Amino acid sequence: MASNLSFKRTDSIADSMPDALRQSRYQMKRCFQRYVSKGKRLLKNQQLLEELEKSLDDKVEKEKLVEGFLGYIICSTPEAVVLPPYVAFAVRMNPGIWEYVKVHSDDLSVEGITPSEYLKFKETLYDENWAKDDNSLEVDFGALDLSTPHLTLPSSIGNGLQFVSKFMSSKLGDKPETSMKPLLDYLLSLNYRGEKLMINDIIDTVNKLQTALLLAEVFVSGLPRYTPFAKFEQRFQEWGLEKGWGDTAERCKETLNCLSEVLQAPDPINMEKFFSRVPTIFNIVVFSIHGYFGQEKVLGLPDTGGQVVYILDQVRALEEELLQRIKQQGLKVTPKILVLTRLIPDAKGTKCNVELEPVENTKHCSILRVPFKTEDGKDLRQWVSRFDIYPYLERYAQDSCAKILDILEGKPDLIIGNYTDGNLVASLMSSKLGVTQGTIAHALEKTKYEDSDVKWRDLDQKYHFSCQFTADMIAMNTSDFIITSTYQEIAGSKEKPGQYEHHYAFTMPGLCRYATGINVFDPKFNIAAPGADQSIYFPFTQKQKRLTDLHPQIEELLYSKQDTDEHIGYLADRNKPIIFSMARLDKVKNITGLVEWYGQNRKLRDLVNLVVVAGLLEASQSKDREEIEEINKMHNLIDKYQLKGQIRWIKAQTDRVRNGELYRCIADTKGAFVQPALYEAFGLTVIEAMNCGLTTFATNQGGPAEIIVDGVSGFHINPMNGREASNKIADFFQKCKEDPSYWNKVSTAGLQRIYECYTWKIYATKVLNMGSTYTFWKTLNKEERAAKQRYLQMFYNLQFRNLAKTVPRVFEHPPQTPAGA
Ligand code: UDP
Ligand code: LCN
Repeated sequence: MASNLSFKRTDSIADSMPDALRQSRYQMKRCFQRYVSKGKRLLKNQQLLEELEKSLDDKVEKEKLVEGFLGYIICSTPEAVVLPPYVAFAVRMNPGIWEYVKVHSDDLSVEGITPSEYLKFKETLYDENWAKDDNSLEVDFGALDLSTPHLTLPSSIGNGLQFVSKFMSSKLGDKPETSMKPLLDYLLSLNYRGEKLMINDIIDTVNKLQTALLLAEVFVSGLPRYTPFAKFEQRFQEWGLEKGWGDTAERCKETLNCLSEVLQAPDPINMEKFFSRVPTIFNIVVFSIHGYFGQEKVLGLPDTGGQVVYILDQVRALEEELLQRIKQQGLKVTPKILVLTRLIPDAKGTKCNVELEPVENTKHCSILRVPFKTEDGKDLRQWVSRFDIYPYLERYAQDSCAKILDILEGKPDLIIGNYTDGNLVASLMSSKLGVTQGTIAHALEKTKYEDSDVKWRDLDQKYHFSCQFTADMIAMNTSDFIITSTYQEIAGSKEKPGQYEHHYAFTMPGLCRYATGINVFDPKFNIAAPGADQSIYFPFTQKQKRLTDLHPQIEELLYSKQDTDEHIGYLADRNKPIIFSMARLDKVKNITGLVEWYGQNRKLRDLVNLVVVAGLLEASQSKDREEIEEINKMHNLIDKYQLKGQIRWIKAQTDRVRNGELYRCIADTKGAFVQPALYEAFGLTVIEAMNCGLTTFATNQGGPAEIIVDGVSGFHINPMNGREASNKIADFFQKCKEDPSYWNKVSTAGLQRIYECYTWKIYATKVLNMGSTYTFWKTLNKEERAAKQRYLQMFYNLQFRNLAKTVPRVFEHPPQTPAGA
């Protein structure tokens, strides 16, 4: 691409495009004639480029144009709407930065248009009357963020916390005595169950606070470093200082000094440090409602995958971090973390019918299950797909709120939602209780299905996207902060918009136009990548920790010759390394793709064996339409490419501990993990494998592209190009054959990458810092937030509630079988 073009952010396309069009007027007129020749339509980037190329005969001219500014604009246009004589472009020059222009195909005049105007253009293709109606429902959440500062650099997206600390520093530093007042008020409001923390009412001015800090700092400086807080608690109280500064003289001194620095001249580093120490968060509620949420026998059940793993690991990590912080704050508080999910009476052999269940390896975390209610107030017995869950959520929010207040004996300090349903309920509850809210998506459904917004009517009966996208919009806008696993989740890459970015300006014709849905430059966005449980996923080289008693089982799983209920196929030559994959047997996971690539690549088949853990082995055992198709496909591929002797297909495995050892046993063969998904939001298996020291090849579509540095800590593969992907894997194993140290080099670099960026410790530190900082941040522009809250409440009431009513409830009372049937 024309990377040498110096296009500045300040240059608008509407300003610079006319000149460029003028310079290639003849060719561009031909090109635009092609664009409009087929009448109204939506053109995607690929088609735009193809039409451009077709309209140019001369090779040199073509190259010049495609490489030039116009080529650059068209390359940067994910889609354009053709409404002859106009073509409206949605141009994305950089992650998060969009500009909309319309070009007249005859005279090539260019006019900048607003997102709303662009969306109306687009709607005309699907529902002309609605597009033309001046009173169609248009929502502009951005219009309510008048004083919220926004980031401006695409490279800063996802660093909300740092930006907020910078902004608070400049805002509070204005005129300390008055601008620091909100901080003073905030400190005065801190308490645990009514008991004051940090300061008490004696300190009612910033001046008094500064004096108290000075006196206390001088005092603790004179004490031995490890003097416990209890020894000088009384002195502190005389100055108006309460518990929470630290457990020892030294820790108190650091915290006092940090706040003194902030009050004297606020700077982001001290600001961040101070908020990481303020005792704000003790009780946390995490919502993960749909699916079977449990600690055993659930992985692989419908709607139950990485989200469950993520949350169980997350709460363990948060507990550990909370306990450490509470100790360092010198407090004797017992934290509590509740994971709220639904109680499913028909639990299918899982514990999903148990109301309260402690989370293993924690002291203070529990799963609390609250049932959905039928219309006549009974507990709904059966599992409900995440797509059909909407009619149950409002009642669920009320019921779970009552239970939570009861168990926690008060409000939580932080509510975190997961996925659309969890985030909507978290929003309802956080608004009601006035508690800080964090949002996690795992995956946003809108981006998984192309044009699912404009084509919502076609998909609504099956997926109820009208409810889902409305709920997503409410949650993203209500939430105080949003936690993502990667940058790409927010703002994609240079080439491709991110999942959240897809919600910036979009429309669902006939339902609602989002002139601004969510802006990725909002400082609420933060990247905090998950880790993998390192007590389960540790390197294969840690010989003394290896679970050797599991080896006979794993040996059977991998190498026994007979087909069983659990596996089919066998490995005739066990001296070869194994390439391994493990995922739900969904289309998007593309396990069948991997089997096909392997089947077609002779060289790869000569070099390695293939083992996959995925789904069920017989179509008759599955109830899931997609899984049934994939099972049949697997059998066909094994036959077609005569893979028996080289492939082992093992059914879904639910024992995480054994799975950890399985990854390591694959590493013992000097094999590799391959994650071939057509799209993967994050990809926990990728970091599990890397944690075990297993060299990893993973899809370049989504999160894994960011986890792995291609060619260094593992490899990217393009799932759209199987031949290229399988050759890349084969080349690696060929190279390892010639130079066995190469495998170790990649394995070590993979581990290094994990330790630097993907651990739960890093995650928990970041998330608790967010909880504490955003709790203060949201007090700084209370009036504006309250106004937005009212707008959101109205939207929920008038829009979401009605949509939820259109979703059929599941058979709440399964029909009786007629006699004699
Ligand atoms: N998993 C498992 N058994 C299986 C398939 C998957 O235990 O048969 C686990 C896997 O180890 C990982 C999670 O389920 O912890 C899947 O998470 P990932 O992010 O890879 O994908 P998701 O299923 O969430 O889309
Ligand atoms: C959902 C997904 O699809 C995966 O990509 C993630 O790794 C998982 O959730 C955990 O966030």
